[in-house]
Amino acid sequence: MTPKKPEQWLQVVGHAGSFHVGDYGTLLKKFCEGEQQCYLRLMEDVLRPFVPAYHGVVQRDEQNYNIMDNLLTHFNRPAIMDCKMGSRTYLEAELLVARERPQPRKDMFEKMVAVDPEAPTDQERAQQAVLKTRYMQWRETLSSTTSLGFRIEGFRKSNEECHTNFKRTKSREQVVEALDNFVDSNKHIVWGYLRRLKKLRQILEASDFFRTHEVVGSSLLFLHDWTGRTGVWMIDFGKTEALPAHLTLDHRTPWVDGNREDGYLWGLDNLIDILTNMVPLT
Ligand code: I3P
Repeated sequence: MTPKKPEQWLQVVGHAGSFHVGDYGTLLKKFCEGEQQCYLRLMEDVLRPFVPAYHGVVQRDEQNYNIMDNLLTHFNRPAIMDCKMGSRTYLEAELLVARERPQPRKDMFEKMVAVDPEAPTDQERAQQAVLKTRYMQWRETLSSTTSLGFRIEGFRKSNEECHTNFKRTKSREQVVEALDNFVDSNKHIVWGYLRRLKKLRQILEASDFFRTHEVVGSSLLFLHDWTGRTGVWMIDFGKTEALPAHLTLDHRTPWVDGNREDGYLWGLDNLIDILTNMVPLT
C-alpha cells in the first residue's frame, strides 16, 4: 500500500474517513464531544506541549470537525508511526453496556476469523458474531497490549512504504524488529525518541489531567524525517474519560474491573525500556 495524498496517510491507522487536511497547517477530525472536552482541558494542562494544539470546531458538508494542529507540517516527508497505549483498549463503560445490552457484531466476527479461524467459540460461530469487548480483548492478547501495555498499530516510512500488519506482533523481539524497521536502524533517531518519551513520562507523572482521566485507545504519534528531527505526541482522546471526583489513577497498577486503571504508564515504561535496549550504553 503506497498512499499518495496526506489525507490517505494520515488515516493509515485511523478510522477511515475521519480526517481532512484543513487550512493553515491544521487537521480536521470528525467531531467527538468527549474528545473536544479533553483537548480543552489539555490546553490548560502541563501536557499541552505533548498534544496537538486545539483550535475549536468547524462545519463542512453538515459534519462538525475538531480543528487541531497538523503535526506533520513541520517535517520533511516524515516517517510516521501510531502506537496504541495502555493494557486495555475498551472503557469500563463499554464493558457495562456489553453486559447489560449485548450486541454481537458480525463485522468483528469476520475480522476475527480472517486473522485466526480457530478464535471464535462455538457459540460465536453459531451466531457468526462476537461482542465488541470480546473482540477487543482478543486483539489485546494477540498483540503486545496485554503483555507490554502498548501495541504498534501501523507505520508509514518516508519512502511511502506502509506497514499495518501488526495484529500478531506480541513479543519484545517482534516489537524490536518492527521499531528497527521503522527507524531504518538509525540509532540517532532512537535517541531522539527516547529523550522525548522520557520527558513525556516525567510530565505525565505531574499532570492533573492524566491523574484524573481513564486514558483508553489513545495513541502516541511518532514522527521523524531525514533531517534527524524527531517528535512524539499524544493523540486520540475519543475514549478518554474523566474520573469521578474521589478517584485518581497511577496508570501502572494492573487493571481489575472497577479500578479504572489503564496501564498507560506501564506501557510507556516498557516502550522506553525496549528503545533503550536498541541503542548502545553511553
Ligand atoms: C478496531 C480497533 C479500534 C476500535 C474499532 C475496532 O479493531 O480496535 O480501536 O475503535 O471499533 O473495530 P481493528 O483494529 O482490529 O480493526 P474504538 O477504539 O473507537 O472503539 P469500532 O469498529 O466500534 O469503531
